[in-house]
Amino acid sequence: MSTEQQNTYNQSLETMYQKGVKNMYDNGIEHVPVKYILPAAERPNANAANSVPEVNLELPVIDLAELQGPNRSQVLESLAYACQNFGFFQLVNHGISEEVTSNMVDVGKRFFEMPFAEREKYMSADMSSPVRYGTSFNQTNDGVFCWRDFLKLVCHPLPDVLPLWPTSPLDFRQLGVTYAKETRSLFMMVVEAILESLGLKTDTDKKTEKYEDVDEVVGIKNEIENGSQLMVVNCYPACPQPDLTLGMPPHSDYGFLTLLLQDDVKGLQIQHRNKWVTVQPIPGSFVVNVGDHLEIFSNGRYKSVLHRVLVNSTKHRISVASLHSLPFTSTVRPSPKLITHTNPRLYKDTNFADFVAYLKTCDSKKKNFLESRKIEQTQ
Ligand SMILES: O=C(O)CCC(=O)C(=O)O
Repeated sequence: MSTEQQNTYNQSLETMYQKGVKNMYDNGIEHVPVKYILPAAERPNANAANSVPEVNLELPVIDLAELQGPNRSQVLESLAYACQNFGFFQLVNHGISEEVTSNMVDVGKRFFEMPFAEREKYMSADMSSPVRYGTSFNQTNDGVFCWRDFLKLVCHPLPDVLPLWPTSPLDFRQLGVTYAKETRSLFMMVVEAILESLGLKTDTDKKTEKYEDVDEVVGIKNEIENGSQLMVVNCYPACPQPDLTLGMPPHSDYGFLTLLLQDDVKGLQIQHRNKWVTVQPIPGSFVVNVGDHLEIFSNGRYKSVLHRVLVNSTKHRISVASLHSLPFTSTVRPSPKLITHTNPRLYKDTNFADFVAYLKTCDSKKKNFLESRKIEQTQ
């Protein structure tokens, strides 16, 4: 092949990769292209001793209905335990109906089943675009691509962004809006419990008790209420050689909390005691995880844990992540109540601009953003 032919060929491959993995799958791809092959040490089965069979993982289960009853204090203890030791828990009896969750997964699936020409309308290289269809983790910077396509939707404030959301499938907006509103309310309920589990009382009537933290707590709650919500519909098509690649590389989530809805195909793994363990889907539940903001706010008490996604050779997988963060203009810092002589401040102030600047330079998010916010301890 002449150099010119080689360049044209490379260009056409690059165009194909930018269109995403669902498009490659639909065109009958039989081997994972080199662009998706991870170095041996980063593949799913690298260091097999560091991954344990799925059955070994018992992610704590939090029953939200119990939180409203006489067992609230025990549930708060379990919540604190989960956030400290796993950074993750499964949420059941959360009050969002099966109809709303299954409709969301279904309409997400139907979005990715539409012809590429229809999905392509939402492609954008602009990271701040309110609606963005794309592939891999960060397709502008990723050296090795991962086996995922996604649709990202800014959800707040809804009236501003809704006119930009996809118009097809025809019921996408209606089902997506219901889902976004219900997950936002659920998020607020979980946050309330999390603040209480950190020893920060949240009831507004505590004001009358001259509760000393109340201003701080009301402040953080207001910020959280006005915070951003981003919904990401992830599509992981079946992959001909799943051992060579990942659906998503190890990363932690930037925001305060993530509520993840997954279909019945497993794939999510979290890092626990230096091993990768698989989260078994519990039908109808949410997987909830601590994000970087909450780790910083809790001054390191609650952990924003690395997670990744495996793909498999036979089944497509759909997940819908609802990522909740403080407003883009807020500064995130440890709660003064959680800084003590024995537990000094562990993190620098941080904001969204720091994160965007970081994203522009990194190959994949990994844990480094949070690491970069840590204050070096002198002893
Ligand atoms: O698909 C999953 O199970 C995880 C998705 C995820 O980690 C994310 O959207 O950040």
